[in-house]
Amino acid sequence: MSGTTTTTGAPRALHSNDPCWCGSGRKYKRCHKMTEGKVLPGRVGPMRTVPDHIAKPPYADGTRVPRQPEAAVKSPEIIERMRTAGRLAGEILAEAGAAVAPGVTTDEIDRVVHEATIARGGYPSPLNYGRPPYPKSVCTSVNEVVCHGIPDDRPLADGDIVNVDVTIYIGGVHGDTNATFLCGDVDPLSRKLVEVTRECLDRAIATVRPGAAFNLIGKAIEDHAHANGFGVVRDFVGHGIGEQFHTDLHIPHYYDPRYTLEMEEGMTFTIEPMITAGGWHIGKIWDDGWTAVTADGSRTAQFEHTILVTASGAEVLTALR
Ligand code: HM4
Ligand code: CO
Ligand code: CO
Repeated sequence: MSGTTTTTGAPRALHSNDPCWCGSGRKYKRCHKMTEGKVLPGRVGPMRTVPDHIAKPPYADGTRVPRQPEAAVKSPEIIERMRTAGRLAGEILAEAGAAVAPGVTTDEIDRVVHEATIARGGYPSPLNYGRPPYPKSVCTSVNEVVCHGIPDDRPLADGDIVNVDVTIYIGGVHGDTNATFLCGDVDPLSRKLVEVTRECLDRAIATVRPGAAFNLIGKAIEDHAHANGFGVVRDFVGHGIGEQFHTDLHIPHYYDPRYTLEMEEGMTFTIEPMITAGGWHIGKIWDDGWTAVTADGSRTAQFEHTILVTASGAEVLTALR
């Protein structure tokens, strides 16, 4: 994924209901407008290697690991290790964001993240995770790609919005954070989408405290997204995190009144709203088994932090400190 379209554009500006320029006889909006300017799969390079001295999660060597039971409330000793992992993830994300520019391939972003992770003594958690095994060290999701975009050889284009989702495994725990970066000169609606998505994450974090229902998170996100005319993705949710990348704790970003489970001091989880400029539905996952795009081709943005519930509220473990 990533980069620009390779499809041929209309020879002149067409309106949605005009007949398509290609001569199909269909309306433009039902024909080539669907694919013009859209992200297409590119070439994915070989998996990068991680030096022997780096401690690896169990799935790194291809061992199939079923999800283990993991306490939602972490011990003080695990929390301290998660503070370290979170801070390092934040640093790596900032390095990756600084590399985003027109002409840079998403595989180059992957190289930056891979090397920055190893330089800190960590393992890039996405590498070889899940089924099919994720083939790269970071997710790079451009424009209408909602999440789990695989870095490839497509150069980023001026005007793209690029989510970079970094997770590091270090000290036996994971730290997970992402942000959407502007590539060159981005149109006003896309800039608004990115800004509102960041605000959605901030408002969600502000609901976190012991005794608060988990559905307050989705309420805060959905209210702010809808007030701005945007959609909230339902097919991907935040998750518990700790010694495993994803635990069975689910954090929906939409309002579910039935989700009255209460937050407890010592819980760690991600909040990672995906907000769409158009409809919130996901289309078909690409043949790579990972890349999720919006059904209507509308752009989407995402921000993520790993959060610890403290006595007084939330500690943002992946914040830059
Ligand atoms: S895999 N990012 N994310 N994301 N997975 C490589 C990079 C990845 C995910 C993911 C959000 C929510 C849940 C998950 C998940 C299993 C079912 C294997 C535990 O994979 O829950 O994976
Ligand atoms: Co994910
Ligand atoms: Co993430």
